[in-house]
Amino acid sequence: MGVSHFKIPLFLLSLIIFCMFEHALAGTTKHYNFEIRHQNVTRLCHTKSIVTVNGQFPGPRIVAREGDRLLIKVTNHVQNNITIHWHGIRQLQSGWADGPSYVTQCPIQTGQTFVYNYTIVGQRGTLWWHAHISWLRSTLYGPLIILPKLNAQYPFAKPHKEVPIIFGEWWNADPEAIITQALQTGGGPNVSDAYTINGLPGPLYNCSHKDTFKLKVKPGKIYLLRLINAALNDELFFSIANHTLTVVETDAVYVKPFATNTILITPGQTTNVILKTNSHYPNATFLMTARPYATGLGTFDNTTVAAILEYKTPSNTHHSAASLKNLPLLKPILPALNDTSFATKFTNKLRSLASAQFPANVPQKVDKHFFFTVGLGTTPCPQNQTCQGPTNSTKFSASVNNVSFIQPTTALLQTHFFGQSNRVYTPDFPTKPLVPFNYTGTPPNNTMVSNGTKVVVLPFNTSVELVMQDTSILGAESHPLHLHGFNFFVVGQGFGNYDPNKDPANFNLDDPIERNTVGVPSGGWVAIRFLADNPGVWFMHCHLEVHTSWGLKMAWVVLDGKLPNQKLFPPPADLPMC
Ligand SMILES: *[C@@H]1O[C@H](CO)[C@@H](O)[C@H](O)[C@H]1NC(C)=O
Ligand SMILES: *[C@@H]1O[C@H](CO)[C@@H](O)[C@H](O)[C@H]1NC(C)=O
Ligand SMILES: *[C@@H]1O[C@H](CO)[C@@H](O)[C@H](O)[C@H]1NC(C)=O
Ligand SMILES: *[C@@H]1O[C@H](CO)[C@@H](O)[C@H](O)[C@H]1NC(C)=O
Ligand SMILES: *[C@@H]1O[C@H](CO)[C@@H](O)[C@H](O)[C@H]1NC(C)=O
Ligand SMILES: *[C@@H]1O[C@H](CO)[C@@H](O)[C@H](O)[C@H]1NC(C)=O
Ligand SMILES: *[C@@H]1O[C@H](CO)[C@@H](O)[C@H](O)[C@H]1NC(C)=O
Ligand SMILES: *[C@@H]1O[C@H](CO)[C@@H](O)[C@H](O)[C@H]1NC(C)=O
Ligand SMILES: *[C@@H]1O[C@H](CO)[C@@H](O)[C@H](O)[C@H]1NC(C)=O
Ligand SMILES: *[C@@H]1O[C@H](CO)[C@@H](O)[C@H](O)[C@H]1NC(C)=O
Ligand SMILES: *[C@@H]1O[C@H](CO)[C@@H](O)[C@H](O)[C@H]1NC(C)=O
Ligand SMILES: *[C@@H]1O[C@H](CO)[C@@H](O)[C@H](O)[C@H]1NC(C)=O
Ligand SMILES: [Cu+2]
Repeated sequence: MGVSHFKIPLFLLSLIIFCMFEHALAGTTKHYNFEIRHQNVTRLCHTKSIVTVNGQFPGPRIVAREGDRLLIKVTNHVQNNITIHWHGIRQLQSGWADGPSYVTQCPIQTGQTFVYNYTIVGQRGTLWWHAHISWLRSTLYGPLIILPKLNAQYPFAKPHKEVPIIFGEWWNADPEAIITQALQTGGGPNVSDAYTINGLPGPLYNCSHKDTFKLKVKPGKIYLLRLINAALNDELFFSIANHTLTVVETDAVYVKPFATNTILITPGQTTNVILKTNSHYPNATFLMTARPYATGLGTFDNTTVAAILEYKTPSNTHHSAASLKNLPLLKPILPALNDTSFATKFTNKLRSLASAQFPANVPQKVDKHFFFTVGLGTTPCPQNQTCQGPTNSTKFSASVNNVSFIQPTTALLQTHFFGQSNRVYTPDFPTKPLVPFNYTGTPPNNTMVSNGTKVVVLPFNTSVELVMQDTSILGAESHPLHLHGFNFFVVGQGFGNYDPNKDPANFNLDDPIERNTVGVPSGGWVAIRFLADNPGVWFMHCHLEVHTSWGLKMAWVVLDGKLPNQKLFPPPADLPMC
């Protein structure tokens, strides 16, 4: 009798404790509403009606903690088809919520609603969200900030303030019209008219002085700048006059801190830096500027975006608002637009933190090796047309292993899940170039690419090593490759042709940088490793949007594992249909 009386409360108590623990572990659910609407926005004296989330440009900030579930209800009120991608989120078992159009989902059409539903597992730091259809991400983008779990600390000094700095690209014309026209003529799309920082081009452009982002700081404080490159087609250098930046995290993974005056960030990448302000009020204000690192032969937007770093002064000091205006405005010196030497030195400094708490789980053994060429090529101009590709009888194209990806008219993931992939894709993506050549030497005479909707199929938990080799077919060029569904480790990089006999000996398998987007060096190669522990269909593409439009993309299909937690969830009921 007495024993059973005692047992019940104890059982209940442990249940309550378990539930509390589970709650802390599982995090909370956060709801967001994304209403896709037009909004009139003026930049550089041009007023445009742009597609926005909730009328905001850049779009709203999502802030969650590691372990939280996000439910983001997207309602499409515009004529364009829409999908949203949560760039860098692992989407463990929840691939339906990843977002690339015709890869994981059909578009959300006018008047439709779709709830993106996913949990943030084992990630903390700065990521971002953006539209993943055509060039709509030029105005549909915003920060996705993952704070550490409650009571968890940063592995660096606690910041006084945290500030997202999101780089974008602005066209006075409609970017959708620009890419449609470029694909028709086969030429390079018109370059942008300005870069932006938090949506603002800043004082170095005509008719833009009032559209300047100002960061007001106090002396002697630590600021965490969450840098995001949301530009469409340009890698960027960024620097703040007279201030040193300490890099502490990239792509939501902590790194070994290092100090630098300038950072390099490719489209798709994020970088957290610590800015320690001067201990005393400086007698100056400071520009922070960004401009491209460009390696290709094509034209590009070579302008400079600027924002202002201003020391907030108490009104009773000699630094009154009026005298602030008279302070000298100091400008940082950025590397030359083609400074590959700086780019190489910078990327070589990046190392995973690789601590006991945040280990670098680099795959030490490899099950499958892949060698992919990435670069530009051509397709024939239709017979009755004059084209604007490299010649008037060719169009620009781009490929991986000479396959230019043809976008299907239905979603790959859906056809995979329901076993209906037969006429939609083929599982024969080449594991290496069919015709080897000197990838970084004299280009071959025939620059024509082949095409197809081809994928690589991987059994669950395959350990993959992938070497991506730039080609010089239409000029060597750095390509920021982005993999969905995984972080990967950048175990090696170099110039010229990858040598499978010599280069692996120099791989870093201890503390390589872990990220979701990596720049394949111009005229060089990069080696990455990842464990295919996430079932689904995962897009991989150049994050220069023009190259994606030209076909520099492919997909990995990762099969379910045996255990329940190794299987893709069933599709949500509101998944859009094609
Ligand atoms: C944008 O401006 C145009 C022309 O002035 C106007 O007709 C339209 O209603 C405006 N759209 C919005 C969403 O405010
Ligand atoms: C979100 O996904 C989880 C896992 O599939 C599911 O249990 C839950 O019901 C979903 N929530 C909503 C609101 O759809
Ligand atoms: C800014 O840096 C320049 C060049 O190093 C230096 O000459 C100048 O004194 C610095 N000014 C301030 C206010 O820090
Ligand atoms: C700040 O600079 C202005 C002009 O640049 C100068 O007149 C003033 O004396 C300086 N003040 C201090 C405290 O250095
Ligand atoms: C930028 O490009 C334009 C047009 O190609 C060229 O005239 C100009 O000299 C370039 N400016 C810089 C700073 O490279
Ligand atoms: C970089 O550009 C400068 C100026 O346009 C040029 O003189 C130089 O040769 C270029 N360097 C490389 C490595 O292309
Ligand atoms: C070019 O040819 C295609 C098919 O042969 C035809 O549909 C199209 O109208 C032609 N265009 C022009 C401008 O003649
Ligand atoms: C295309 O280029 C060739 C060779 O440069 C030239 O002879 C021809 O006239 C061009 N055709 C057109 C339609 O411009
Ligand atoms: C490839 O071409 C480059 C540049 O012409 C040359 O230096 C290199 O030796 C060639 N490599 C091979 C393997 O032929
Ligand atoms: C490429 O074309 C040139 C000139 O037409 C010719 O001399 C050369 O042999 C060709 N190269 C190959 C590999 O076909
Ligand atoms: C794909 O390649 C085939 C064969 O070369 C060609 O006929 C077709 O037009 C190409 N399709 C596209 C969309 O480029
Ligand atoms: C929107 O997507 C649907 C489904 O793929 C397609 O049939 C339709 O043509 C698309 N509409 C536009 C305006 O692109
Ligand atoms: Cu590219």
